[in-house]
Amino acid sequence: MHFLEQQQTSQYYIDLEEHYGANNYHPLDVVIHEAAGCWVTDVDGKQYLDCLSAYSCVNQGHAHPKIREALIEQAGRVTLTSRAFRNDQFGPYLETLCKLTGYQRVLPMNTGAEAVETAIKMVRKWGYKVKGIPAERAEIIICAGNFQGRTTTIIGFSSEDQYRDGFGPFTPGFISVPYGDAAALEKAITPNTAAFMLEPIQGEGGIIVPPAGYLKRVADICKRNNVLLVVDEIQTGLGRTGKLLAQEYDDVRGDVILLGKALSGGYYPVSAVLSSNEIMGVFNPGDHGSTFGGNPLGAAVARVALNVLVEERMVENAAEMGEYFQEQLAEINSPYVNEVRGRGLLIGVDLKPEAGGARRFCEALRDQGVLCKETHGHIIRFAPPLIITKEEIDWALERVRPVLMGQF
Ligand code: IF1
Repeated sequence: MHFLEQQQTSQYYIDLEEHYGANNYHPLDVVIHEAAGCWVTDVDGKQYLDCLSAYSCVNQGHAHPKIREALIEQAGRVTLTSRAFRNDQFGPYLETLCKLTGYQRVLPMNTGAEAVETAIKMVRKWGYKVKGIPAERAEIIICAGNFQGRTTTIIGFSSEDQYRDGFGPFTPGFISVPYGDAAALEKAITPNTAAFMLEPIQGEGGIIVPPAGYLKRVADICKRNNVLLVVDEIQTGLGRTGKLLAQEYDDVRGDVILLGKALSGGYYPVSAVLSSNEIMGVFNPGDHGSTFGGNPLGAAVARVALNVLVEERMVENAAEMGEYFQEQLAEINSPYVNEVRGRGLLIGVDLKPEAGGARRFCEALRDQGVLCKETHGHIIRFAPPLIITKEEIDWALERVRPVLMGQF
């Protein structure tokens, strides 16, 4: 009998992680054994409402049966062919993704960071081959407060010291402007600017919602200056904010958009760069690639993950439940809460300094059966699966209210 089948205590698993794992996270001490929908169960059988959704990867809910079925069925046929050959899952997935989003072309990758890196290469190449930027001079403008992945190039343009400390030297060619400030973007553009890349709402930056119309203003500035607009929807996309893509709030269509996380419903690393024939046309065979990018298992899973998002009206539910959740949170007259902000089911509760940091509130919420994660020290992020019901939100609120009032 495999040793793991003998159910151990939480501490047993925590000790193993602490002994053998790199110390690169500080997780809450909840050891999850299984999950379904919005709920996870720890090794002691205690249930929790998941208000993080694995950083917006399980928008469709944990262990969605239809996505699981697609995974299991495809796993029984073929899981990986490499792009040296073709397979019967890749094309139908591309078609589903393009028809759903209205983009013409997809370059498939695996992680969000790989999608970001792919976009950087694509817009640089477009800058040289199409815009005529002198060799090696392409500039990409990004926003202070961004979080777009952990590669050395991506953290090189982070404004967060901890993400950069000890990892230099960094990739040149990135210019940082304040998030939300369209005038600052206009001033930063030079003849060598290839693209402007941003998140429609800054996730790890603290659920920062830009001023109304900001995305529209920067889209217009980019168009006027022949600068590509890259919208990172890896966390905000696929219904999280109450729209299929958060860019829709400003009626904007980025020249390039990035998807990841919930693209596979949390079953498999699947990310994608979407754009037009012209921009994607800068890539020729052999220019760029990935061993697992576009594999049949990920493609089969992602196609169903997209279909259930639409068929089960998860985007509409996120809009409705998000409005309710945010409204109820804002009505809690807590002496510790500075602001409740966000869109759809991407909600941040920003705490005042006297609260003593968000971590202890997240630990108290865990004890009450609600799983959240702090970000930037003083913000509690609430991002449950998009299938959450009003009853489940009310269940959470009964436990969140006393905690936010400091009753723990
Ligand atoms: C961690 C949160 C952070 C992302 C956006 C690209 C990526 C991410 C907008 C890279 C990844 C993850 C990474 C994870 C924590 C989580 C996260 F906001 F989602 F909570 F950090 F900001 N663009 N976000 O949010 O995608 O390569 O990870 O697949 O690194 O701690 P990835």
